[in-house]
Amino acid sequence: MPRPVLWSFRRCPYAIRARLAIRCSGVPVELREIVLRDKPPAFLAASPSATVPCLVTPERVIDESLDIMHWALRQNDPEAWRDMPPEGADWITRCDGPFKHALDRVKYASRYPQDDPAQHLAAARAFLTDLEAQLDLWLFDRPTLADMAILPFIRQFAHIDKPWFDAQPWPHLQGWLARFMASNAFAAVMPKFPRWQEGQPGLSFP
Ligand SMILES: N[C@@H](CCC(=O)N[C@@H](CS)C(=O)NCC(=O)O)C(=O)O
Repeated sequence: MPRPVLWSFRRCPYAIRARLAIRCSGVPVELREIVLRDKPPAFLAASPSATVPCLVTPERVIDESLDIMHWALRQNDPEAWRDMPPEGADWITRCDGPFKHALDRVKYASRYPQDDPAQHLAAARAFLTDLEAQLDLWLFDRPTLADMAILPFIRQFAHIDKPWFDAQPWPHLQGWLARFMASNAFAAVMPKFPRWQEGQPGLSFP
C-alpha cells in the first residue's frame, strides 16, 4: 500500500499545522517539499487549488490543512488534540478568517496599496488581545488542535516585526509562542527538507 503523499512547503503556516498533526498522529506519509514560485507539474495535477498543503491518499485528495489535521488525528490522536471545547473551533475560524486576512495585509502591505495598513494592524491586534485574555499556558487546560492550528499563524505574524511583537503587553501570548517554537514538535516539523525532484520518492514523514 503506497503511503499518502503530502505536498508541503516548509514555511507555510497551513503546511506547518498539517505536519504538526501528522507528526502527532504518527501516521506515515511521503512528504514532497516544493517551492511555491516553481510548482512541479505533478503537484499542479494533484492539487485542485494549487496550494499547499495537499494530501493525496488512495481514496481522495485533501486540499485543506484543517481537514488534513482531522484526517491524521482521526486515525490516531495520542494527545487527544481533537478533544477540545467547542470554542476551539471558533478560535480557529477567527484565525483563518479575519486574522489571516489582516496578517497578509500587514505583512505584504505593498500588495494592497489601496488598503490602510493601520486598520489591518488594529484588526490583528484585536484578535491577539483576545487570545492574550484566553491564554494561560494553552488556550484551554492542555494543548489541543486549536493551539496547533493557530500557533503557526502567530509565528508568522510575530516575525513581521519581532521586536515590536515582543514589546506588546502580551506575556501569555509571547510565552505560548516561545514554548511552541522551542518544542520538540516544532523542531520535528521544521527541518530544512530537501526539495522534491520529479521521478524521485519524497521523504518519510514523520
Ligand atoms: N485553505 C488552504 C490554504 C493554503 C494556502 O493558502 N497555502 C499557501 C501557502 S502558505 C499557498 O499554497 N499559496 C499558493 C501560492 O502561493 O501560490 C489550507 O488551509 O490548506
